[in-house]
Amino acid sequence: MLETETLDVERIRADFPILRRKVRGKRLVYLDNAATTQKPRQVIEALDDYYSRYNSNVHRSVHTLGEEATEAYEASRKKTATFIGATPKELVFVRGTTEATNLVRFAWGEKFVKKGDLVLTTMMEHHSNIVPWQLLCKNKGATLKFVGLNPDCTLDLASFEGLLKEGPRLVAFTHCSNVLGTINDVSALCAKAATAGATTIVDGAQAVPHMAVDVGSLGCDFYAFSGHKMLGPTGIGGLYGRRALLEEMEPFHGGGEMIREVFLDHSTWNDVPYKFEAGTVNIADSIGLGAAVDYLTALGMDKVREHEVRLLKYALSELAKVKGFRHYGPEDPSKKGGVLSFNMADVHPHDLATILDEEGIAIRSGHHCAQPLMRWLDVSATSRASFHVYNSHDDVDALRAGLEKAGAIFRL
Ligand code: C6P
Repeated sequence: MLETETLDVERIRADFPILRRKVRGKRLVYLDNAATTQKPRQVIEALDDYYSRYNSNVHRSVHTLGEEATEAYEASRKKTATFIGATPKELVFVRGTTEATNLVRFAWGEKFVKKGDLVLTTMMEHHSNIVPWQLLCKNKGATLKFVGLNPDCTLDLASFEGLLKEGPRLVAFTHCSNVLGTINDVSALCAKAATAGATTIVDGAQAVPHMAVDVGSLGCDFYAFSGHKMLGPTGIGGLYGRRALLEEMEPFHGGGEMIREVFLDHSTWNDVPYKFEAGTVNIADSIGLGAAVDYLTALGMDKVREHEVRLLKYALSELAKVKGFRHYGPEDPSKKGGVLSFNMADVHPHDLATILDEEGIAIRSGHHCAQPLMRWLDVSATSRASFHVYNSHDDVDALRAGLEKAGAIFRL
């Protein structure tokens, strides 16, 4: 382990089979972690173990396989809930952050948002924390307003407080921006929103994978995250909801398991969180998520965060030396999650990403599902490098070399 490293990156890399492959004959430098992370063998083995040894439906059958599957599914819920400071009854398994916000839109919003109400979100959101509220407001005759940003890419608190005075019913904002990396002060924002009488939903898609999260001390009402961005499988994620709120809400989907009793003219609902988990759930991937949680817990989330801050600091100083490099987001790495959005002069981000791919380097280019933010930044797209536990200073050096090569091609 290098002195400059908080995590033993070499040992971690050995757990990720995909990192052994070559892309276009070069070492894979995977810097697209904000889109999805790679999976350690522990997660892959947990999936294999489930399908090979105890594949069965949960909460239904009394046979051995059924009981083992149910036990593993609920054990994973318990681990995942503990990981974010919640209790198992407060954690609904969903497909990911997008399904979580849509669940709140339907199961909470359709019941509690009324004509003339105000819903707030911000200019730095992913579409999954904008579009559900547009749909809800349209359906209900409510109004959606956006909290503005400061020139340094932080949330404009004066704008936030001004809008709170209008008495919003719901305030939706991200913990960490997938484009800017800006980390919002969730507990302060939630406390202010609660004083104004608003319900809060926090998008934790880019926070839970990268830093210690405790929903209790954050004080939010809902908190959403995706398993595939935290070393877990795709198709699984979580929605934390305050117990009393979950109890009051209507179901999301109707079907098996979410009911207590079904009559011809009405039905009654199962306890939370099962009321929100209709039909056969995503058993394998929930178990895989539990393995990812074990993996991150063993590393320690404070160390994960420290590792990423160090990488960011190094990357910001190294990439600033590249001709034409322009970074979007807070400059202080301690105020930023592990994402780094940038442009190089007027080179189109897709061209840049294609050139980097020739070098085995994977970054994302485009609008990152944040078109209102792109307009605010006055760009059509950016390139984005994003880190996780297996990235090293060598990856940053490879990115810098790749950008310099691109710069030479475009004669910058
Ligand atoms: N952002 C990115 O490349 P899903 O797709 O439901 O797992 O997550 C949606 C989502 C919600 N909020 C934030 C802040 C996100 O970053 C994402 C996913 C990916 O930035 C894919 S667009």
